[in-house]
Amino acid sequence: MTQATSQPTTQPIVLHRPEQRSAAVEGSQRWSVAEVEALFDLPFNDLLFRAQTTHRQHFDANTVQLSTLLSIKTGGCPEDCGYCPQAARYDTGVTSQALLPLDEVLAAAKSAQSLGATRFCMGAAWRGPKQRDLEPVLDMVKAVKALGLETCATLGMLKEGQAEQLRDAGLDYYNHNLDTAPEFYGDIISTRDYQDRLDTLERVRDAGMHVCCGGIVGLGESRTQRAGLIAQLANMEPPPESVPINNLVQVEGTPLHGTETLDPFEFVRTIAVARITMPGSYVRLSAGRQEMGEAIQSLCFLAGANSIFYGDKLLTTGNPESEMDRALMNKLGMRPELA
Ligand code: SAM
Ligand code: DTB
Ligand code: SF4
Repeated sequence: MTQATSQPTTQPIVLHRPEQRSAAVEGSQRWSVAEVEALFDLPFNDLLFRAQTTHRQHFDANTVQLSTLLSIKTGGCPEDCGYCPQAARYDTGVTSQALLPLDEVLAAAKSAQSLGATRFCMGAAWRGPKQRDLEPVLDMVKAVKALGLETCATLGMLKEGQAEQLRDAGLDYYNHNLDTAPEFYGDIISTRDYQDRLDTLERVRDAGMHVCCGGIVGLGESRTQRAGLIAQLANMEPPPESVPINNLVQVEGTPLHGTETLDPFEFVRTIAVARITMPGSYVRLSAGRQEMGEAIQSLCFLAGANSIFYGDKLLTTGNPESEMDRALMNKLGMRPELA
């Protein structure tokens, strides 16, 4: 007799490797902002049902991809992103740290792997890497890749030729977020524009790497602007393979500290809308999980999130302990995606 149980499902399942999936789902449509906003406006249960149905057509609904972040160069950034504790111009208490040595990065990658992460994402607080910055990062990419981990980096804007160097070193994914809707972008960041972001994303795609591109909500944007961000992402050709959705982590000293917090259900809706509009992409429940609690995170999984940042730190702010995440996955009968 089959027993209803809250125990984790233990039987192995066949998992597809990301390369075998295509984010460019056949017949994928172009989304107008109004169409995306109409999804946001659905009754919550209808939206979640639709998102979960879409999710099950493309993914195993009970597996979650685990990526671990490491800040390889922290703080002192010349950019003015209004949400970011690493911008030099804001007094946030973040201690700057020059580029880490290779052995420290490798040790962190091994530890992440031993805890079950399959992707290791290296983040640097740069506007973009200079050639002398990039060279040691290439060594890090090679060494992390040699462990059998997928590699990801987020280093800011790339100049011509840099994406190819990263690809040749073995970089699988490059993370570069559009962050918000084009018309709201200038309210948040003034030191670069939307087109700069799109140019880097094009370089990454042209070099043949996977694109990791998402955004942040809770910046004070309107629902229409959240829909505008999702429409931008979904209309990329192809859409990003990985779509991190961050909820603003408010850090004292940043201009956005004190912004009215987003209703958690609106965050869940954002995940659901990302899932429906980008059915073949991994949607990552990203920054803000620590503040969210288990129930809202579970709703995000129901809404189609299938990836998380795993490990007790994001770049400079906290993230749930890995034991907490494993306990939550067990409670929900979810399994980490295998390498
Ligand atoms: N400097 C590079 C850049 O801006 O592309 C890479 C690192 S940057 C910290 C990566 C992303 O982290 C940003 O695009 C933003 O989406 C997210 N982020 C930064 N600060 C955040 C915060 N306080 N809360 C949520 N997400 C944040
Ligand atoms: C992404 O979209 N979120 C991550 C990763 N890409 C690099 C970063 C979140 C940063 C949260 C604030 C901090 O820890 O400094
Ligand atoms: Fe610098 Fe990136 Fe932070 Fe912007 S988000 S201030 S570019 S580290």
